Amino acid sequence: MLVRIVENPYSDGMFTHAVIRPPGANFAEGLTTVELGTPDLKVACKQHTAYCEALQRCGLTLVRLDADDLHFPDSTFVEDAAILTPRGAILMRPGAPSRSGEVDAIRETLQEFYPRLDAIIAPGTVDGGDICEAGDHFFIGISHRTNEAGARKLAEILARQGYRASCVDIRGIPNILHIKSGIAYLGESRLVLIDALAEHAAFRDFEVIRVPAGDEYAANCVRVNEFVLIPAGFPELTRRIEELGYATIPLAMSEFQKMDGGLSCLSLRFTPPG
Ligand code: CIR
Repeated sequence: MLVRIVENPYSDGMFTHAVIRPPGANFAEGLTTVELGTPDLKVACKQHTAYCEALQRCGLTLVRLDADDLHFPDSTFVEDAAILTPRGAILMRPGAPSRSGEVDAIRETLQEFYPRLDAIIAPGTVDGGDICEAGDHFFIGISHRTNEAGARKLAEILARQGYRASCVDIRGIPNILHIKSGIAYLGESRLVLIDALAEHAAFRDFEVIRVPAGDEYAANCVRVNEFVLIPAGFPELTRRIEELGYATIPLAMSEFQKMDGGLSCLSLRFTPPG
C-alpha cells in the first residue's frame, strides 16, 4: 500500500530517545484488574524485545534500565512514572502505593537528560497513563489512580511550560484503568477514541477515529515519528489508521495485557532538551 509520511505530532520535533525497562522475574506479581490468566515471563520478555526493536526502527535510541526482579513488579510500565514534554520533565506520583518507589530509578535516569525535574507532590497522585498529550493540549484523566490535587498540580506545571490542560473524569467508564487505555493522539488533530469517550465535549475540536467494538484494547496505540505502534490482532482499527496514511507496526502484547498494561506504558519517549 502507498504510505504517506505524516507530520510529527510534536511541533518541536521528532522523538529521539525512549526509556524502557524489561519485565522482572516478579512481573506476574504486579497489579491487575483483568482476568486473562498469569503472564508467561519468557513470552513477556520476547514481546518486550520486539517492542524495543520497533522503537529502534522508529529511529529512537533506547535508554535501558535494568529489570527490577525484587521490589517493583510493575516497573516495566515506565510511562506511569513521568511525563516528558518537549519543554520539560515532570515526575509523577503513582496512585498505587506499591508503585510509588518506581519513581526513584526514573528520577536518576532523567537527571542525566534534564537540568531540572518538576514533580507531583502529596496529596496529589498522578499516573503517567492518565495523561494524553495532544499537541499543545494535555488531557488529564481523573481515575482511581490520578486525583484532583495531582491533576491541578500537573496542570499548573504544564501551564508554566506553555501548555493547556483539561480534565476528563473516567471513573465511571468500565474496563479502563487510565485515560490512555481509551485514547491515543496520532498528530494532525486526530484522536483515536473508544465509544465511551468519543462524545465527550473535551474532544470536540479533534477529528475522531472511533475504535470498533471489540478492538478497545488497541485504542492504546502510539505514534512514534513516522509510525504508529499498535497491538497485534486488531485488524479493523489498524485498517482505519492505515487508511489515513499512517504506517503501522503491529506488536504482540498478550502478556502485558494480562497485567492491565498497554503499548504506551512500556516506554517514555522523548527528545532531550538543547
Ligand atoms: C498497574 O496496574 O499499575 C500495572 N499493572 C499496569 C499499568 C499500565 N500502565 C499504563 O497503561 N499506563
